Amino acid sequence: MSIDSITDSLLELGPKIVALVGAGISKASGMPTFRGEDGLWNQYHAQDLATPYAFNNNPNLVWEWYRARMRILLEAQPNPAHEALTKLEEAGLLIGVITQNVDGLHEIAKTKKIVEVHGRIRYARCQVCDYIQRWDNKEFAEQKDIIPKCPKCKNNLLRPDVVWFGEPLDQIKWQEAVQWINQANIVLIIGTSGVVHPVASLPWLAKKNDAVLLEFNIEETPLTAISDHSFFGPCETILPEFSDLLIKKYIGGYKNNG
Ligand code: BJW
Repeated sequence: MSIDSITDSLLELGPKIVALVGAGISKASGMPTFRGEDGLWNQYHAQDLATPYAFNNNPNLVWEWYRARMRILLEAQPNPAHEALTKLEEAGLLIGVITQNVDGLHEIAKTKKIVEVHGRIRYARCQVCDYIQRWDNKEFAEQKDIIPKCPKCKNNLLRPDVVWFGEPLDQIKWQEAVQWINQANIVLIIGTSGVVHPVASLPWLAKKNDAVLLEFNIEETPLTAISDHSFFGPCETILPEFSDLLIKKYIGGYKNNG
């Protein structure tokens, strides 16, 4: 099926779109993905870096890894795929973006309705009290062998404000994500391997609701089988092409209808 015929059939639905996003969308911005040949989990063990156990066991190592990622992030900018989602939102076609990414690039791309279900790497929070601070600056990112401590309750450690394996997602964010999926008649599944739960269950919920699932990925994933169509290729080129056409037809249709 061509983008042309797919966008025609979507417009007949009266699009209410949710984007479910993973690390692949930020690849063209210079951010590494987790899985795959050059993914982070090919170089490091997730259990040594992205679990509460790892942090309790070796907070310095974990902070070192987050600082290294922050140094890359400080140079990163949103790419045309992030911008395509902002354009869909501005056209009134997007309910929101549910992102597993912690990089904050959707916000920089000026998308407004975002749920960051795996947290935000740009913030550090106290393990014990409610203290939270931004740390996305060069000075912090270039420190060595310093484990930041909470200035409010003194001796307790600050940790990245992200969700590690074995930790529950923030329930308010999760409920919002589920609510958006329940309102959607089209879900764009963009640059995610679809293996991390509970997020990986959202496309199944959308499917149960008879939403149209469109996948944007460079390769097959476990979600390909339940998707109505998969656009295989870099999302930074295919997603803008798709969204520009959808918006153009939507605005054209509006004008023609009155
Ligand atoms: C492109 C592209 C281009 C590349 N264009 N595409 C056994 C069975 C089921 C579940 C479990 C289980 N054992 C444990 C669990 C639970 C666990 C889990 O799901 N594990 C599975 C891996 C097996 N989940 C959890 O632990 C979650 N919590 C939980 O379940 O809590 C329950 C609980 C309840 C009550 C009390 C206590 C607990 C938490 C999961 C947290 C995930 N955290 C991370 C790290 C975040 C912080 C950080 O960044 O530092 O989140 S792991 C990592 O994976 C990160 C991502 O958000 C997440 C998803 O990855 P994503 O985004 O899909 O990236 P990749 O790399 O996997 O895929 C990239 C894709 O892009 C690929 O498909 C490429 O092809 C594609 N691509 N370039 C388009 N240009």
